[in-house]
Amino acid sequence: MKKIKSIVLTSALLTANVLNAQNPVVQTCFTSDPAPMVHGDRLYVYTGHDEDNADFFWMQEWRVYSTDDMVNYTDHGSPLALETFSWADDRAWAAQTIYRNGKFYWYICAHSKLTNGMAIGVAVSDNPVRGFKDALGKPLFDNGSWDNIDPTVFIDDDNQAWLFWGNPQVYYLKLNEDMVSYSGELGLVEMDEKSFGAPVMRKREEGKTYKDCYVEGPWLTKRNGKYQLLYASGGVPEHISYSVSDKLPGNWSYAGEIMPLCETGSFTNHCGVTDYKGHSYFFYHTGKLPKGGGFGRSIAVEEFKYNPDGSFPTIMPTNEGVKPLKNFNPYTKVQAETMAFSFGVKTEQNQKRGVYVSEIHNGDYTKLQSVDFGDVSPKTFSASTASALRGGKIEVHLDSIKGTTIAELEILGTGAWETFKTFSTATKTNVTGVHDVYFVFTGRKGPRLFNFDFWEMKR
Ligand code: FUB
Repeated sequence: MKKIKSIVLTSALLTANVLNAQNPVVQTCFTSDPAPMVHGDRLYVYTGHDEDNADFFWMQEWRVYSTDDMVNYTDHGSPLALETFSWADDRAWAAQTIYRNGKFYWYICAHSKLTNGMAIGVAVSDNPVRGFKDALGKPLFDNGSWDNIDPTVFIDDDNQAWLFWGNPQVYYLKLNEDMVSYSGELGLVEMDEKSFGAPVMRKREEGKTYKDCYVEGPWLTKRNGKYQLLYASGGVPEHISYSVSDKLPGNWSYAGEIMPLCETGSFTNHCGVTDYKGHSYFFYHTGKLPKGGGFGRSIAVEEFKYNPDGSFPTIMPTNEGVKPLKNFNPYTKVQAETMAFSFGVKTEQNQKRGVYVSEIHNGDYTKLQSVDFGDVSPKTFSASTASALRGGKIEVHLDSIKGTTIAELEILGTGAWETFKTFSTATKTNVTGVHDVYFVFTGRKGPRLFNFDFWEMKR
């Protein structure tokens, strides 16, 4: 416990110098246990949500973000929460989503009221960011064990889908093609020094030093015909390691560390990997957001290149994160919750509007990266906002919060925090080419100013 406390304190010190970095990916709330999924042109990241000021993993919902350039992410809010599952009442822990036959399957773990252990559930939708329902009305797997956490799902080249999970050992099931039922018995992955660096905890020899050990958070994938099982390892604090196998459920061999133990402010780590638009990305979490720590984690991402034989290089956490894959087009209606970085604000959602930026106070800002204005400058800027009080102002700056001001939009009160109206203004300065854009919010010092739903620029 002492160790956990000192890591939490270190995190507070670490946070001071990361305000303008690309990592953590999300600044509006704490996000954990990232699970990337590529579908169509977009990369989706499914996450957990650590509560503010938490003293344990008291998590109640899962969230989803998406991007098509790897730096500007749209917040899709929380389409899945404990209350989606009538049998669950606590611990909305790590999860993963996969697409098959026109539907998205979101495998979760949560505390089961039925057995008082952790159980694996599955939600289904025909949309990656909304409409998820409990596929079964009961857990997919629930035997009363606390080991049932962190499901990872993988569809092999022969179309067999596998579900692996577990702490402190790995279990598996073969899913049927419907993705919501399984065939055969529960399997257990045998662990020894050769396969995972150490045997399962109860079989370890006292006083013996092992090269590594499996803890939790498995991520199953395949590269160059070899299965790779990535996992959080080493105990508390955790690093990320992996084992490889040439078949499933596996004849695993320990393959080494991927992300070594680093001072990230979080005593857990949890990874997911994916290729996207010809690049390879490693998602993980840290405690680096201000006020973050072991129970206030935030997702981060690094780009990496596989070694020629398909093995992983060492990947270190950075504050810089990744480079944009393309420029951002400002000449469409853009949701205010699409951003590369923010300071001070949060997001909320309702049935009618979906997700919007909230908790806007004087001096807060959001940023979009690599916005391409083209050769012809925008002539107008408009924004849809709501304020039960007096509103405030949106200043649009280029390249920094104090950079050239291209527009200043007065926002008036609309009578209620969810009554949105659109305000417009002419731009003040011509702008062409590629710039970072900062929306800086100003107004009375102290109270909330307004909520911000979307904006548009027109030429
Ligand atoms: O987020 C709660 C738990 O912390 C996850 O299930 C583990 O993988 C660890 O990240």
